[in-house]
Amino acid sequence: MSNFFETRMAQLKAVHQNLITAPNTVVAPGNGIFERYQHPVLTAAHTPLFWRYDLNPQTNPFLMERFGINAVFNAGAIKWQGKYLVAARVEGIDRKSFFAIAESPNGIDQFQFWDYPITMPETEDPDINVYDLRLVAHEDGWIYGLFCSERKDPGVPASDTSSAVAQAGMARTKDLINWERLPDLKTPSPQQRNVVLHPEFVQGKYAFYTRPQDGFISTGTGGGIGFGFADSMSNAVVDTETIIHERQYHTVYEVKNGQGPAPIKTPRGWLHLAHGVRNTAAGLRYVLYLFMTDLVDLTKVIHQPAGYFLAPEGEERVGDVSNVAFSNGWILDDDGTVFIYYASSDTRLHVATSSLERLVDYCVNTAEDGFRSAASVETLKDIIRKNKAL
Ligand code: M1P
Repeated sequence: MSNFFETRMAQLKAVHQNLITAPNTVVAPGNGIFERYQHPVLTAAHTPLFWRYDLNPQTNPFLMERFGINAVFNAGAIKWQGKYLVAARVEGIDRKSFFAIAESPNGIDQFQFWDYPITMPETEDPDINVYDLRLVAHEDGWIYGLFCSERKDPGVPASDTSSAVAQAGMARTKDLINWERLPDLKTPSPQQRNVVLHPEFVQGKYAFYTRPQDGFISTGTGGGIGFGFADSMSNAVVDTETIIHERQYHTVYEVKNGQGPAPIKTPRGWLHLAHGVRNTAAGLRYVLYLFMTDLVDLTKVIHQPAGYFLAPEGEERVGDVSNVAFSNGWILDDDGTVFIYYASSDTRLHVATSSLERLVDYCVNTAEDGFRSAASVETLKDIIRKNKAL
């Protein structure tokens, strides 16, 4: 082995080892609702060296990358056999995304990828790109993975090489290694993204959160977070989508929104994490927000604090698609801690922590949006008056 190869190998190993073992610390004092952490939990640089490099000095004497990774972001999450697992969207430098599981002993740092990415079986109409896996441990005993399956739009002229169709791809597993692909979800909408399975049967049926959309980027006449039922998962058809959370003028979810991970059941209602998108002169801005739905009528929003819960901050604001916070995974731990895995700017994955008690308190006791500046001023004056009277 040449000196050059050995030296370079030692450098790469040292930098990678430092990165994947570095402790993550809370950024204090935070806002009381959740804690942010100093470092992302996963980036492209966290992926194993044996993915990116041919480590054989005979075939790769310059020790150059043979399979570049561009980004690691939007991850599903689950606690599995005592470990905190994220199923990240890994995007190669060829722009193709795939899913790979990384595990951590504590949910906040030391995430290490499993040796192999997920081999996701295809349907008879192969996906061109897959992304944003939602992991749902359903009460039927399966772990489902719902994701966006993207294919070229067959209805456009050959000269149009960018129009695409998004649908809800679905698969299930018992061990997170071997996956059974199911047919894509059928709904009345021409396209779907951000589809999530509700973790319990509702009236004996499977229940889905959907995001109907006319186009690939624009929701058009669709949009909002929909809800509907299907009789089975092996040929899932949602005939009717009821919009449970609509887009609304001059809010953080004015242009579009979408369910994040599957909701968490609390004694006060189902707790939902979603993303909202608004337009700005600098392009779209994606933020996260929370709301709660009724335990009996799952289409009824019972609490929704005004505005965003988490927005991209500092370096989070910059990346391949800047000004984006996106989440499709969270873990409720046995002690009530909630680990929220959110990605920034379609580039890297972070964690924020809170507790179920705090998140419910935030939803129940934070003022709702009054949808006008004057209403916001009244909310603020009320807080000031009460504090002055203390
Ligand atoms: O680029 C921001 C996000 O855009 C899409 O989300 P939505 O369908 O709500 O616009 C997704 O492609 C998501 O992966 C991405 O992070």
